[in-house]
Amino acid sequence: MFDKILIANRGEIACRVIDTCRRLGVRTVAVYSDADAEARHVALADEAVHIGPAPARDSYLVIDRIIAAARRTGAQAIHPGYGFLSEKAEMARACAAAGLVFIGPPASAIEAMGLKGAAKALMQQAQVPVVPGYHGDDQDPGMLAAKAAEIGWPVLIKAVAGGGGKGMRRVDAAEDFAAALAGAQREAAASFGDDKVLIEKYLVKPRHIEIQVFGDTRGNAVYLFERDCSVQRRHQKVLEEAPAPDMPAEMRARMGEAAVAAAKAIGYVGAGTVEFIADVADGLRADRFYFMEMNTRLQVEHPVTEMITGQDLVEWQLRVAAGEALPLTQGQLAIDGHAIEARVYAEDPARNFLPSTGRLARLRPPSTDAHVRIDTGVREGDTVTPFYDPMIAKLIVWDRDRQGALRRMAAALQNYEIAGPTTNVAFLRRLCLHPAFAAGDLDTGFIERHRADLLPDSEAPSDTILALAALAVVKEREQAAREAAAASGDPGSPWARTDGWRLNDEGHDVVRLVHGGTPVAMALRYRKQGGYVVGDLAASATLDSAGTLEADLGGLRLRAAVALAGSDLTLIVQGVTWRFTLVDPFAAEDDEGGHGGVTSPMPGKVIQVLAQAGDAVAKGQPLLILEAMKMEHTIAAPVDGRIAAINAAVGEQVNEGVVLVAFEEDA
Ligand code: MV4
Repeated sequence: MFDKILIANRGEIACRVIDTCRRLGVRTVAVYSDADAEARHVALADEAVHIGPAPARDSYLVIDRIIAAARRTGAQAIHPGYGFLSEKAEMARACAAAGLVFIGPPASAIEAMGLKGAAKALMQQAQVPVVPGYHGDDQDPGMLAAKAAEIGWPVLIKAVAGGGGKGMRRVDAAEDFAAALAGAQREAAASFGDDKVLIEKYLVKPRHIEIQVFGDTRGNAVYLFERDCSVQRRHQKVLEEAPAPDMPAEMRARMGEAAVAAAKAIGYVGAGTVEFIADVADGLRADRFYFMEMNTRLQVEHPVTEMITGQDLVEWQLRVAAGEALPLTQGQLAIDGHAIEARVYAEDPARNFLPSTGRLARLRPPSTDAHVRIDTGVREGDTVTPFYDPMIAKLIVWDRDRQGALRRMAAALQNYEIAGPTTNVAFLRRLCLHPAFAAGDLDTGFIERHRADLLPDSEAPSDTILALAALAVVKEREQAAREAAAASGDPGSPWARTDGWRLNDEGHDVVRLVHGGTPVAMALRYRKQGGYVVGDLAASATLDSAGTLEADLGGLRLRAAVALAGSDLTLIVQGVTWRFTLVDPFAAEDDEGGHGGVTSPMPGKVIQVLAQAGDAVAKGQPLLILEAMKMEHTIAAPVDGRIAAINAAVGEQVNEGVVLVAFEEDA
């Protein structure tokens, strides 16, 4: 076994690898960019090496810097995690050239699976079932059209260099073929620099079922069963589970054997995943699964396999990379129970899953035990930046059967408290509780089909929620006033009261908030004898240092988690997260029609600046262009005025809410 390894990654997967190393007594070296100097993976590792600025292309993707970091610290091997350099044959070669072990497959195996057409041909030779179709070199449009007609409509045109759905076109009839082919070729050329395509029978109801395989350097290979990853959104996995619901034992064995044949055909070593597409138009059938591609790395969703097999796949990777034989034979592997993984993301489902960034003002995961596991790279107080994937954590649950696991997942999601960035937690919970998901009626169209159920219109807060919000605000203000008074050394000082919330004053007050763009308000009155009247209920409340509000609303006792960050108030009540913006009663007057600055509406990259300091601009005039989620957004002047300053430069990555342009409004 190695004495020391370097982990060429960040976030939860770097932390995950470090965990196993610690258990095995292997020392760890982390690498980090400017954005990650305080990151969890750096804190967990024994040593850490700075490798450059925040953008991954200047740090986590620079092979030479990673190799230099390994040399400098005396690491013997490099674990690439997933993403970044994990499937770059060049990285595997660079390790070998530097006398380091790449904890992954040989470069030749990475290359063999890199090109879809070639991989498909190779798999066909190895007796692995492939989707009926044409994947030859001849790209003559007339010939491809004839092949398509022969396969039978509908067909799917795919880029041979493709992946992730790019350059894919479904064609339903002969007369649409030529135009679809031209479109697919254009997209393939633009995305991959290679316009070659292949044609397949289009499967109308596909399930994504993948097999975990492992090979060692002695020619052994085994499969660790399947994962069902059919619940996806735009080719991003959302939920993964193992085993696949309703998988017949015979089909499992046939898929497992096919995956092992695939691995052996390319001399595979280490952890790999063979992705299959199963045609479930008539349910799962042992003769209706087809090879799609092979991922030559450990995958994000590997924990569900670990939970049902009781194995540590990172330990397997380390042992195999160190030259040991596979820890278990096929006959020693078995499935125990059912596991589900949910990917908790900082994103806003209501805004088309736009990534959400910012400080995690509150991050209280559910408690973990034999049934609940959390793999994460962030802690409370950390910031989700626009530089990397905004995944907050992977929540993995295990139980004896699927129904039990589903209940555990829904409960764990209900107890996941996050304030700061918007998250998909409520969306995940609705997914798990959806009757069609519970019934196992899965396919890759699941989320689209059930969109209306999964993305309900945002609900207006009830009077009870507003009462809790109002109490949270006054309790936060009282606490702040007390702290300010204590800090001033003069508790009687009038400065202790300048926040506008008077203690022990029987006056009337209205707590004003904004929820989902709509102003909301709750009357709140202080009572001389202590406590409050909220709405028309006598109320009392306490707020502890952990942000737990215990409230009594006319005899109804409720608890809420409270996080106040600037003017953002988050309330979590019985698993439901309510986000409000405080309206400051004083600032509101100053702000009447005021436009001190133009803020970024979302995290993104500045791609053009169209004005400069001192310019007089008219309302609606474009000031700069922001690129976010591959789309361009024009930021325009809100009113006639003069530019005081431009606070962003072309190429700069900006967070949501930052002031991009300081603005002086015309009087
Ligand atoms: C298909 C298909 C239907 N028929 N191939 C999408 C990504 C790429 N790796 C393969 N993909 C598909 N190939 C045939 N012949 C449907 C998909 C597909 C899909 C596959 C797996 C998981 C999610 C998906 C979402 C949409 C389409």
